[in-house]
Amino acid sequence: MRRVFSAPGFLLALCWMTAAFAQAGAPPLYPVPTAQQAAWQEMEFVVFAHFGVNTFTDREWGEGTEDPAIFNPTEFDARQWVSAIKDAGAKLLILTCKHHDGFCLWPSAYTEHSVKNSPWRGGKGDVVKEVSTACHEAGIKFGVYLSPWDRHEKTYGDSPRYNQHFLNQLRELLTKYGEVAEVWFDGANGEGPNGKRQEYDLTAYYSLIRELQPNAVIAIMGPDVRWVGNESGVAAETEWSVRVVSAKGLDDPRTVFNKTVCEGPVQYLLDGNKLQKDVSFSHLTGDASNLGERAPLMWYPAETDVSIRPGWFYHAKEDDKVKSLDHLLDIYYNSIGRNSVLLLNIPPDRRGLMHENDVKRLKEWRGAIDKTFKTNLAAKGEVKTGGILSDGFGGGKLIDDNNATYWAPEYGAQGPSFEIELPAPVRFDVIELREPIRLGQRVAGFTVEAWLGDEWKTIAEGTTVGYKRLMRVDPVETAKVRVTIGKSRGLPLLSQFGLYKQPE
Ligand code: FUL
Repeated sequence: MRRVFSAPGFLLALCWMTAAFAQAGAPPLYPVPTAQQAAWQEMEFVVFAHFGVNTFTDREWGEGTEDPAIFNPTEFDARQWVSAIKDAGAKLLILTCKHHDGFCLWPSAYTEHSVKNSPWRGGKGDVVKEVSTACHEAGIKFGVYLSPWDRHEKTYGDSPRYNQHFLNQLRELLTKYGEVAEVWFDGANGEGPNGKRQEYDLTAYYSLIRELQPNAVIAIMGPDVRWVGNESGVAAETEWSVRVVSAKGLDDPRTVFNKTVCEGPVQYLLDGNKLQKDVSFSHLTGDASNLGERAPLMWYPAETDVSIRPGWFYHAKEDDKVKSLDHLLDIYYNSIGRNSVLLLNIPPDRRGLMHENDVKRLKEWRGAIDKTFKTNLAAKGEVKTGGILSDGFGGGKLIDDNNATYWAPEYGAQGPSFEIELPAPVRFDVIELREPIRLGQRVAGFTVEAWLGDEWKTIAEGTTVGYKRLMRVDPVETAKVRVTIGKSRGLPLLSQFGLYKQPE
């Protein structure tokens, strides 16, 4: 008989296979984000610019009857906007190309209600062009807000005709202004002049976007990114990007166009933000075959939209109502620090500039964040863990400042934990945890303890981590910190752990 492998050869092959598997790390736990959703999440901070006829009428919602002649910014400078937001760390700018009043900031061929009938730049101006160009020049991504609700357009409410009109405008925006990274559809839907409710053809809208800008995420009334649920800048304490799809939701275009829908191996049923079912850790192996519960799941992460001022549009009377530094820092910790992308609105004023009060506050805000996160006080520590999945996934990955590498405990570990021992006590008041979300979102409960005096004391507890979890605590001084993952979907993985001190 011809032997394919000698015994040593067989062992060698086995070792090679084991090593190859070890290098591959933990298998993904579905659903996982699409490449576009993951890249979107990694931006962390993006900016909204509400600008249009409302800027000149001092309103929040225009009626659609505004005279285009009122749109006449005196010192319009898109580069000033982009430079201000870039300095503040933003990665993308979303412009209200058309708000509910129907006034188009670009010379659309499909309506007279646009900048082409304004005195600005002698009727030859194009805000969308100037803003998208300034973004692309500066390496900032560009996004479009196109309100489906249009209070000017006569065909609104005449569903098929308006849908065609909307698609025509969408096509203009998606073909004339270079790369578009996010399309933002507001859910507002009023009645048309004929008293009829407009039925949006979401399937046609999404198909056109996928065809023309396949790398764009479609947000809010869209399949890729969901609204956080409020406009005050606060994500939920328990913020899952993994969502359960209800039976009714399965036919919704938002689900149909979400590319991540799968029958997930779940240990917990995630319903809204509630964990509905708990199981013992003997099931937490990450292996779908031994799990009883299954439910359709999809990756649908939250975006937190909030304005730096009370209104979305600029109003001179709000110049002294720009949110305080403390308020904006709360927003940072409650959005980016809770597994959400922050979409902060900075409304340009009647000059066509971001107002100096807003720019100044943004600068202070970024300064405070940079100061806090400059030094990871945990980075000098030694990380001790129990058994690990395999070589290359040890505790050192938690403090290597690389979000692509991660710590993975061994399968079946009961409440896996790691301990950081520092060469000398450090004083901190911010704790950071991160998951490698491209492999799924897993952590459902964790505890952070500090060695104080001669015992472990709990200093923070939480549920979800997701892309990034930040927790502010009363200042703690210690040389030993321990983190325990008490609950998770499948094998918990963590890519980063940080301890930071906010400036006094
Ligand atoms: C809302 C709109 O009605 C507001 O005017 C604003 O654009 C906000 C971001 O979304 O639904």
